[in-house]
Amino acid sequence: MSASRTADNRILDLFRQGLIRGTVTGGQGNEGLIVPLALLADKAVDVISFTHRDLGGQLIWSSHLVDHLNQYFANAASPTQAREGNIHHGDPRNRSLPMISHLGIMVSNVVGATDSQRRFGRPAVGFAFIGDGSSSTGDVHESLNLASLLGVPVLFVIENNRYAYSTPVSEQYAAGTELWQRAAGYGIPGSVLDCTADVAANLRTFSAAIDQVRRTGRPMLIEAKTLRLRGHAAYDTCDYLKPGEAEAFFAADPLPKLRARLAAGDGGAKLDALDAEIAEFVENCLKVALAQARPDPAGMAADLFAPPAPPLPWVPSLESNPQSDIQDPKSEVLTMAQALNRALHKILAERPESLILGQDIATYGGAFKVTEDLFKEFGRPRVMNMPLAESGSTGYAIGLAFNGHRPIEEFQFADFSTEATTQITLNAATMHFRSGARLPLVLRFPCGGGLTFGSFHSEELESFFLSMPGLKALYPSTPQDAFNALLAAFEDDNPVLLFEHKGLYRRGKHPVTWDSRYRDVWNPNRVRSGDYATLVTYGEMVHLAGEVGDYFTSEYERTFDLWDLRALSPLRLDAIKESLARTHRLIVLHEGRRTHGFGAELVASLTEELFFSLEAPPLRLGALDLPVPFAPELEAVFRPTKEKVIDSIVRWMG
Ligand SMILES: Cc1ncc(C[n+]2csc(CCOP(=O)(O)OP(=O)(O)O)c2C)c(N)n1
Ligand SMILES: [Mg+2]
Repeated sequence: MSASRTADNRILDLFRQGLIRGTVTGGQGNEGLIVPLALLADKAVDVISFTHRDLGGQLIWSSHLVDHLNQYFANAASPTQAREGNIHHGDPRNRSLPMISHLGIMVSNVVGATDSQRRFGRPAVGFAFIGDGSSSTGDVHESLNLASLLGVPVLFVIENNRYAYSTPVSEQYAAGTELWQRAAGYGIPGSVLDCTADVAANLRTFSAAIDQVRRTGRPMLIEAKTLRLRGHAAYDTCDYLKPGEAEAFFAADPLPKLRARLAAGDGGAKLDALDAEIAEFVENCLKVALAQARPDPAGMAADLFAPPAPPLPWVPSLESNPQSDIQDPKSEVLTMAQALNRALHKILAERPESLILGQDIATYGGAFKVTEDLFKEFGRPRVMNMPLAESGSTGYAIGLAFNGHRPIEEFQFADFSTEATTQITLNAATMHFRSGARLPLVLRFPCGGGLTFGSFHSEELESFFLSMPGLKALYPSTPQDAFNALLAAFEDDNPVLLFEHKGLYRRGKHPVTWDSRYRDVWNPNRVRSGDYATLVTYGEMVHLAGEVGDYFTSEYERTFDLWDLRALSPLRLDAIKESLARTHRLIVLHEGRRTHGFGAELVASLTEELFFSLEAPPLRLGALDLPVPFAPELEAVFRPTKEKVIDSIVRWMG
């Protein structure tokens, strides 16, 4: 506790001297909570995600003070390679999940990583910390519900220091401030503990709680009354405190109280010696950290994604068992939904680290029946129905992936992924860049319109998500590509969005075979060749573009070099650029909205080097810049149709 306090105070000085940038949110006053807990945790198996008040816990869990100082100085030796600041570093190798600023978000990650440990047969407990302020976030509610529902042994600890920045608890909740009572609503035990009082007694209480969680495999909620002695952050003026409040906080400080008790024995001289040792240690650490080089920008781009892993040793057959009673295991005629079902079956059968989760995917087989019968064969917990909690479920999947599982999450409709935007774009997508941790996670997005589903069941979200860095994305247009894409996405060590157009799920049956070159889906596919223009598209529009191509061949004797992009991220455009260098005309077609649409990126990337060789301005075709309208007559006007695309191209040719 003393080492943590001394280091926190020194970091505050350094901030005031201008040597540390960013935000310094000290843990002064919180040591009576975090230090006992971190001491009691089993650092060999347990899972944790520290908050911005938990330096003492980080020091005990796995890291050295020099790591933290390097992080604060944002130097070359920083645990995040200076790509993240403040105290936002974890320690992936030791199951410490690095926090992001968005409070509440990490809690479901702890639930997932702890469940992953348990699935691997390790008797882990998860430690999830929540401030009194963050306890109002939806993710905390979703995570408490999930942990209780799934029976995941997580100790949820509310660090109640009575303030969220400047806002007192009285302005945060109307229904009483005894936050521990919320536990009853989740069917889990809850209790309250004053962490400013008797640290030794609290050590025993925490120890009993951890034992119970470990033994029962059930979560528990503890509200810990704690302190925030230095206000919210180094820059906080604290003028919102009531008269006498700051003085009362200092009077309740657990550290001097503990010290006085220890000194009252015969420990006075010993404590003085220890304090001197700590002070010297902190100064020595500081010297080491200050001597580190400034960070090198060179590796940044290469670290956005985890490097490609070797292919998994798949059984070379559609089925996991080549001896199965299928007539011709080499080729079958399948819809896209069936092809995806086959790929999921293969993955579940061959890869024990796989699991699938989503709403109604178990007995019901999913809204589009893509997971049909998988539950019957693999059962829970490999095939998991989830509650309506997309952010918590995605956070749970992130935790599983962080700890070595390979989850595949089905969103009932791609539209509902917006509920999980922070988990996907800010947490999962940035994980490798900031922490070096691999995150093999597939998010299946049944997307697209044309089916009279209206604004909230028809979205094309590729430009929405892919404007954020760190996500891979595949968008297959055929059953074979869908099968291949699922295997390729599954074995990738990064979060991959798999866009599945709902209109393609049952658009006829097509041959699907085991294809040893399944990773080719990361490259665009030339669907037909031509010389008048290069037409780039993806998803359902590939089929529409084929019909448009037929029309121009027969009516105008003009042929298109038609490309199915297949992978939207990372973009591999070299082959299409070669095509454009030959045709000198570019048409980009997609179903999503035109303005801010994915086509804008394609046109820019494809033409910036070839601009002066073009014989026509690029033609960019997409939907109208409106919400997806409901009635078929309105949706037909909104979306690109064969007739409208033909008209646009004719006008453009003119
Ligand atoms: C979701 C979210 N909204 C806003 C913020 C900005 N913010 C940072 S800390 C903080 C107060 C947090 O209060 P609490 O959860 O009680 O933790 P404490 O700082 O008191 O330990 C706020 C509002 C944030 N980080 N995350
Ligand atoms: Mg607080």
